[in-house]
Amino acid sequence: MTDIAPTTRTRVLAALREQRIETPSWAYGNSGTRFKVFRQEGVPRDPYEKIADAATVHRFTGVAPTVALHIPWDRVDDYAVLAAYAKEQGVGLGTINANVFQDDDYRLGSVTNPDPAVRRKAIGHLLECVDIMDATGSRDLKLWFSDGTNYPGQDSIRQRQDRLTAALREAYGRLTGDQRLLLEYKLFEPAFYMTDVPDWGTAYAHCVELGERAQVVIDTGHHAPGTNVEFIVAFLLRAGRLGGFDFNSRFYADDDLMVGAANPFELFRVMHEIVGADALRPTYGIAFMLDQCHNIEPKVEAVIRSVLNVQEATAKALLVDVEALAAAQRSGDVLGANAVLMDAYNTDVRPLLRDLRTEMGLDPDPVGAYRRSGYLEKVRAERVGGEQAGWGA
Ligand code: LRH
Ligand code: MN
Ligand code: MN
Repeated sequence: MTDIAPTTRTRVLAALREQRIETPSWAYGNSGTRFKVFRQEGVPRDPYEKIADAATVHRFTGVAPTVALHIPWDRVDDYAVLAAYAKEQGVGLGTINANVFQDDDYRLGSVTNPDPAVRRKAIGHLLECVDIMDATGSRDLKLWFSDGTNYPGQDSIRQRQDRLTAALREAYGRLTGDQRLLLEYKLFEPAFYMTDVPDWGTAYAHCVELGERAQVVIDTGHHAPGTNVEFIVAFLLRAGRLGGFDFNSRFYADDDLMVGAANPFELFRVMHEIVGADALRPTYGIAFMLDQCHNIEPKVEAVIRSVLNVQEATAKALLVDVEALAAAQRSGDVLGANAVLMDAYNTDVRPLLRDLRTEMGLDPDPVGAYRRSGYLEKVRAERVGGEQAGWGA
């Protein structure tokens, strides 16, 4: 594909203008591995400053109008005040991420812990997160459980599933209105033998048991190497159970690198499934979130680049000639069908995206504009002693 037809161009630009990507508060704080956290100057010292950084990303990209919170990392006295501050900055508060993985009590698990008192504490936190959603006006409660075991025989796999079911039921029962429960799975880590929600099938089965407002979250870094992520996307879309994404990229395990950095072709294939199901538009309900940690690279700029990477993959997916693809598929033209997809993937969409930004009143080069803005220098001078995202010593 060389030239983009005018009607295609209009359609693609309209879809891109509507696109929404949520950035995570924890991407702006210091983070690291269990070996070392390399601290950076100018990182946020509190949730307010994280929101200011998220608003900066939105100012330069125009498509990142909400920020996800992680509790207790982003605990404040008054969430209505935090929401008002976000609004003032030009963004909204998005998904509330529960955190039942950082307390000493959770050594043997949180909601699946053999001790009922620990389970009660963990469920209490999930319910508190729904209270926070009520105060912030957030739609989604995102649950990821680090629960699992390290050794065969350590605990009963079946009983842990029963405990998980009971906890999820309680959290789900606390939701009101259009609030949703998003269940995230992960193959391993920190549990190394058995994880209680290890894969999309387990998450899906629990969601089906709970009800329609329970949906699966796909964190793109949470699979075994070689997993066909777009298959999972397609399956969950068909089942009406795809609640959202935690976008990031990985070379090895849960690397949390910038989305599109390791495997831009996979990101394109994922977005092709989304576009094919007409699930890109915000009214469809999928939460397109980032879940990344920028350990050595400058954080705000890395988040801007990640947003642009998602936008670029989306633009390419929107360029797929669906009629030519369907015709090739119908006629069994294996290579022809593949060529249609590759044509779209190999299109340089950067000029189109520059035009989009100009039309949206933005600088066509968000990274350059951010660098020239002096924002980093300003916060470096203002913020002394920034905090880490929450894990890593
Ligand atoms: C777990 C996870 C989950 C957490 C986040 C910090 O690996 O992906 O989404 O909330 O990391
Ligand atoms: Mn995640
Ligand atoms: Mn993860």
